[in-house]
Amino acid sequence: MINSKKVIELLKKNKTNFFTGVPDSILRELSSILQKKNKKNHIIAANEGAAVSIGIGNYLATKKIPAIYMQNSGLSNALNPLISIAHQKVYSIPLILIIGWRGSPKIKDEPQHEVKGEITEKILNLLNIKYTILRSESDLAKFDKQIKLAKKNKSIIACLIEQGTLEKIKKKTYRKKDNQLDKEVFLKNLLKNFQPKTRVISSTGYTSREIIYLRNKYQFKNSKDFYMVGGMGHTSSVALGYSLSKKNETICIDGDGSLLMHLGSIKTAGTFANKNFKYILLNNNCHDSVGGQTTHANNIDFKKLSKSLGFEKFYQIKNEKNMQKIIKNFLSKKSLNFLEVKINNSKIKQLPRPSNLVKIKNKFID
Ligand SMILES: Cc1ncc(C[n+]2csc(CCOP(=O)(O)OP(=O)(O)O)c2C)c(N)n1
Repeated sequence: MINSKKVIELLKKNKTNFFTGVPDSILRELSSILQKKNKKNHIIAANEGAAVSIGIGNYLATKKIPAIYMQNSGLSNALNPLISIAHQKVYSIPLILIIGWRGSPKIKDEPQHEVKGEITEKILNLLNIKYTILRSESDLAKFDKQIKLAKKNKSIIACLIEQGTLEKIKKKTYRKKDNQLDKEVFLKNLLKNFQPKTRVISSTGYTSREIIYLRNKYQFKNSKDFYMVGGMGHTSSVALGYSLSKKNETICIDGDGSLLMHLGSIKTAGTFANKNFKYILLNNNCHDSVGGQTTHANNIDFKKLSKSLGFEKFYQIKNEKNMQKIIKNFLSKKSLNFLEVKINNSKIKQLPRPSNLVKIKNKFID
């Protein structure tokens, strides 16, 4: 195991004092230290391509090598600026990538992570990125050598960190409560209002798993779901694509982290969606499922934003007062509707995970 502070110390010794990235559950200890200590030098980016680009900008300004952290699923988001800007054969900009390695061959994980986990090293090799697998503190010496080489050669290097490698920090630094409405209460009331033909497309994070939990708990068999187990940020696009070719009410249930990851997509929905597309944002102002790092989404005026993006009606739920009425109006009004629900973090312990994804897809399509 490795103490996250040791990783940060190593980076600082190499004059790296700028950190940016997208949170990941494997790296939550690392981001919790960064969040506490490095307010000015730590930027939580909307997506991994943006994180790499912020790092590139930082290098141009400081000539120091920045550190960019991400989950390996986000490595694909990062590929464009890594290849087309930072690569040694393009601008040759040195970067340190810290990658949470979900689905590493040694550790059993969910299908979407196993697919990416298996090819993560191959992707790095294709890009000619040297990397160290950090399993214990003794691996830090090898990583140190690679950092020094990256600085000299102006190249990109990476480290891969598997589930359970970083020592747990006892104190939870995030998890402050921004909102009061219980997520379970809202979702339960929403689910029971669906018609048999309703189709739900729900985002990465806890939401899909909470829906599965509530369907089991209350035996809600009405309507069908498609769970975005990966493809973070693409929930509204999948829902848009579906709703354009089907008459069914299509309910997109998104998270604030997911919405912000590819914010442009909601403009596409606002422009092209039909009235059967209904968008729900569960805004808890954080990346709850990977450690509760803030998204700063609480400051966004979604009424103004959604209207200017092409949505006809905006609804907001903050507490249980009038919740039922607002849900019913939102679902029944024949217009392009956007609902923001200001909710609390998930309280359900041990959420289930979707299993047999192909069966879920076939049931959805039927
Ligand atoms: C491309 C990509 N980057 C990062 C992650 C790791 N990740 C999984 S869920 C999540 C947070 C999602 O935040 P939000 O949409 O607000 O949902 P919540 O966690 O609050 O339920 C992150 C960053 C991922 N799955 N995919």
